[in-house]
Amino acid sequence: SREVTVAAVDLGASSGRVVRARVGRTAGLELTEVHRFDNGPVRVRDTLHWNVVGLHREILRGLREAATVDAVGIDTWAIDHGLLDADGALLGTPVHHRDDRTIGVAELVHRTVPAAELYARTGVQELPFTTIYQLVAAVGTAQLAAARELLLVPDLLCYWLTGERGAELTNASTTGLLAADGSGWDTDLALRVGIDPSLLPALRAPGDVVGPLTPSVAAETGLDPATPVLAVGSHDTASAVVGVPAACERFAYVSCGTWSLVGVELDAPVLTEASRAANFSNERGVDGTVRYLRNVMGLWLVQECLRAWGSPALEPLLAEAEAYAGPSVVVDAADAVFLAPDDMPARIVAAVAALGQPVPDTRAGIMRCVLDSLALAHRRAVREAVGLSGREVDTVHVVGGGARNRLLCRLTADACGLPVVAGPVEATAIGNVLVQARALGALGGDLPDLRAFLAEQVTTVRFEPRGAGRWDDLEAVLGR
Ligand code: LFR
Repeated sequence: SREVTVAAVDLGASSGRVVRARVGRTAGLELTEVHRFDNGPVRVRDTLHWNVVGLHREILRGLREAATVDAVGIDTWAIDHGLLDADGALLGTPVHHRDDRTIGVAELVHRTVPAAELYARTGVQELPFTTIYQLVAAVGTAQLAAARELLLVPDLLCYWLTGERGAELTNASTTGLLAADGSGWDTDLALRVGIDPSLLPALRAPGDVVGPLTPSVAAETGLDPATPVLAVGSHDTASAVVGVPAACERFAYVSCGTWSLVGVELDAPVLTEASRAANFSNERGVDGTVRYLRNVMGLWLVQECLRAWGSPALEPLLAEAEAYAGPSVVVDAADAVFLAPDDMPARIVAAVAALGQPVPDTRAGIMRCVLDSLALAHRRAVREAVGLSGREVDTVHVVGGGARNRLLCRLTADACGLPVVAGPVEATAIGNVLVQARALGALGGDLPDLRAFLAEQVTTVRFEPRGAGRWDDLEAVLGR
């Protein structure tokens, strides 16, 4: 049977990697990380940016390391974008969604298009930094006035490799400007909030060919200029959900990296008022699926505590957090107060106190609070996703970097009252690889077939739930 080698470029909010993968029915799935690099917000004057030119350089380096491949695919975090001028040049440096320029913008937009109508049209949960709000925040700037096209970050990076522009569907669905059924851009909505709909490029779907490499990229990477860049689930979470090694459809997922994205996979969006009130998003997945999920703050809480403490090693701290004998206390890990980079331990402690709980006064205590809070947020999102969608689940799959955190996986199993299957850590790169391999004909079938193949290739760790009593009490704390 056919066997292919592809390069998956997977950029997360705190690190990026280029993975070379050999895939085939007989060959199996063999991943090699050929290049890894840091990523993160860069404050320039008073704005938080992404260093996209630096990311492009790292991609070129990684592709050179990957050597000969049959195709390349790129996924990154969602929502953020670059603006191109009439010559196709990037205008300014893309802004990070954790920047504060969007504070209060959603409320402003809702005066023109009420929140309920926005949800009915786009199915997107209320996040202050959704693309539509970022664009409205930029209305009146010289930059937006000069812009002729908007490219989401992975589409921008694909453009720099190929010269081809477009908007990949899974990521387009996070903008708050795409119709909830995935059929196209909601141009009326754009017009009503003052965004020129001609900024929005033609849509493409995972598996489509973006284009061959430009001669200069081919020369710089040493790749054959005919090597196609393929659209994948360019939203990292879309790729991560493809990379869940589920045995059947009765599963919930926690794609746990800087963010935890918690939900279920559906065939159609849930656009009820109850769903809006619970702040669930209907993001488009690969093969026309819907990723029905909620954003939970994720490992950002851990990362920012470590940064505030001068970057101590995580493992010893997790061991102390596991042994921590102080009272169980929690915060709402989906709360936007934790969004911006700032003093995280102080914000955690303040949030604990505001809920009338005893304040942890050691690093281990704070870390334990963070992990209990994440587990509790995973539980709430899983349970609400099940209740609101009617999709029953018997397993919670934890994929991404969080799958490495045994304490978090164990607490998540306990809190959910369901077994957790942890891994693979590299689910996002794997989902990227699988969609490329299928487009090239090395794998066939639909998502369940890809997952069945995957399940044979990866090892996972299973955590059985233990008594749920404490979690009901903790959940009650957040109800206060
Ligand atoms: C995860 C993710 C989430 C999205 C957030 C911001 O990496 O893509 O799905 O809500 O980052 O883009």
